[in-house]
Amino acid sequence: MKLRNVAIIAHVDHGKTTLVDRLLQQSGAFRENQRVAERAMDSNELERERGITILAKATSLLWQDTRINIVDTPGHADFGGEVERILNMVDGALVLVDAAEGPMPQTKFVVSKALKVGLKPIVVINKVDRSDARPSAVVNEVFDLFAALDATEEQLDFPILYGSSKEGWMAGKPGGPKESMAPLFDLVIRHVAPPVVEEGSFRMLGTILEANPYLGRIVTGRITSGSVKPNQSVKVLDRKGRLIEEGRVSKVLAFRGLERQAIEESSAGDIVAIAGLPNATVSHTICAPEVAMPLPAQPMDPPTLSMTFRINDSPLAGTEGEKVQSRVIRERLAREVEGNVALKITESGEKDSFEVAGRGELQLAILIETMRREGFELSVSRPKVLFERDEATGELSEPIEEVTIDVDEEFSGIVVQKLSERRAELVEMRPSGGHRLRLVFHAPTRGLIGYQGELLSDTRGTAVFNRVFHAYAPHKGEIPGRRTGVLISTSDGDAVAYALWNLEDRGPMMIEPGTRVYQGMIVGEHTRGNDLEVNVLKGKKLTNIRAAGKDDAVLLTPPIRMTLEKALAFIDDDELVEVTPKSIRLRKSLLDPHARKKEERKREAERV
Ligand SMILES: Nc1nc2c(ncn2[C@@H]2O[C@H](COP(=O)(O)OP(=O)(O)OP(=O)(O)O)[C@@H](O)[C@H]2O)c(=O)[nH]1
Ligand SMILES: [Mg+2]
Repeated sequence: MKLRNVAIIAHVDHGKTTLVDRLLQQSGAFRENQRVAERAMDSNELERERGITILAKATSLLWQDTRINIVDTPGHADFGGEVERILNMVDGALVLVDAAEGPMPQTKFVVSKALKVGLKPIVVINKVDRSDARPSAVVNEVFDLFAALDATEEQLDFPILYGSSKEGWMAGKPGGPKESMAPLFDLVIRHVAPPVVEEGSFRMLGTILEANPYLGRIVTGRITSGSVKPNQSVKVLDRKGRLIEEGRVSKVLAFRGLERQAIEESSAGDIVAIAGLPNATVSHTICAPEVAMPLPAQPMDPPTLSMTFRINDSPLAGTEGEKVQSRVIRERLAREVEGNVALKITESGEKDSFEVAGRGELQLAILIETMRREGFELSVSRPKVLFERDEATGELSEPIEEVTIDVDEEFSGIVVQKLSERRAELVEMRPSGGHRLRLVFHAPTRGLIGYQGELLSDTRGTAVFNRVFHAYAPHKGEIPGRRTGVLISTSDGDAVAYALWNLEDRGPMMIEPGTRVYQGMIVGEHTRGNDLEVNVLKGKKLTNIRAAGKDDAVLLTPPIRMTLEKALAFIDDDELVEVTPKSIRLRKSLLDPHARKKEERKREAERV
């Protein structure tokens, strides 16, 4: 059978997963009466809720007499490391570009990877149905992008399709015909080369990892040579050729639409998933016992950010979740590493705490959110950026990101000011249409923690923020942290409306009347720079009965809602986020005010 392997790559939200929906539908991969959700490939709960793809996934469909394996990739920069590996597994790439937004930072990142591995991409200008679509200008921008990335003549000569994944059509011109996806299928079959297969025994490079509750570890990859059957003996080699394990394949799974089918045999060129090897992972070669050399594999990107996960030891610990002991947390984290190659977990020096390192704030927040839904309680520290130290010179360097911000002209001043305070350099500023400016910065990752929320409030929610890893550069020096202090509860109990009302001029509150609080818990933001201990339990002295009744009538400003991501961005080094299935609370690491004083004095003494 004829075969094609393609990946779909793009900036976040440019429509990759929606495109896969239409391809599956129009190729007849769904049964007549099958009910299929939108963005069907985004199958896990958090993907559905957030409307983004988190994990790359493969599928396959039949178009006439050709089987097309398609890999949908995540567009968010935190998951970008995976895209490069996936491009090594396919022979073609569909580069999707939003017809209104044009090429964005992650477009640049994924295109540069595709060009580097030698693919000849097909460019798909998607969302031409948008009222603000400007397809011809966007094609020019894509061309400039390819040229700037040193594309070869052949790569620059990319074929272009225009269309709307949402409406289900692709065509050679922006105006249509608006009929079907057939032009895209035909172009893939014409333009993408059939897979190159090599001589020799069975070899496959692990490319996507997942943990399956029934089958255990499943590794997906493209078979480079030979063939594989269930029960076959194989071994696993790492990148350097060291033997990881010897074992048997328990199942060979082929992708069929949204489902997977156990098959009897698969051979070179095809993309399949293999179960039965408990230690095999991404960048390992799974091969026949006689194979001596591993397939070339790209090293894993190192993590850039880490957080400390601790047991929850607040006075409210264990009241809202049942998974609280460090043993269950350790087991859960170990299981996570099974299916998530971008995470690294180490037991930290402190008792009952773990260092969890990953590729970005979103990735770590998603892990915490998942655990909280499973019934875990945790306390989590502020994210720390991981530095690199040059072994020869001892010089410290830190990750720098390219940040692109589209903003209304009137807000550009505040954006530039805030980012320069965070040690970012403005590298480009140009009009992007409709009284908006596109600002491009090189900013240390360190300075970007928590910035996105601030940006949205500075620009009344109108700015569009994008970031992508740029390079490691010498440490930029100290970056001032949060400028406000916090309001800290002096005692345990339930907050009272009257007390909250009395504290309103101190700063915005994070709790509402009736919220259970404890000593050392953060209940609000203090507009001054210092922390302030406050009593939120104090009701009004009851001088007469009429006044007592008035408490209900106190008109409170609604509190700031702290989501997990907001809370992680907000806290300082001496604070923690307490996460339970029901609540997100902020607290001082040291709950006792005397202990905090002592610690502060100690730190001051060290500074002198
Ligand atoms: N107007 C319009 N909207 C579209 C089109 N294609 C996708 N969208 C919308 O764009 C949003 C993002 O679509 P997705 O398919 O999830 O985008 P994605 O590229 O897979 O996003 P990530 O996986 O998170 O990178 C959704 O709200 C879609 O409905 C299109 O052709 N026209
Ligand atoms: Mg997607």
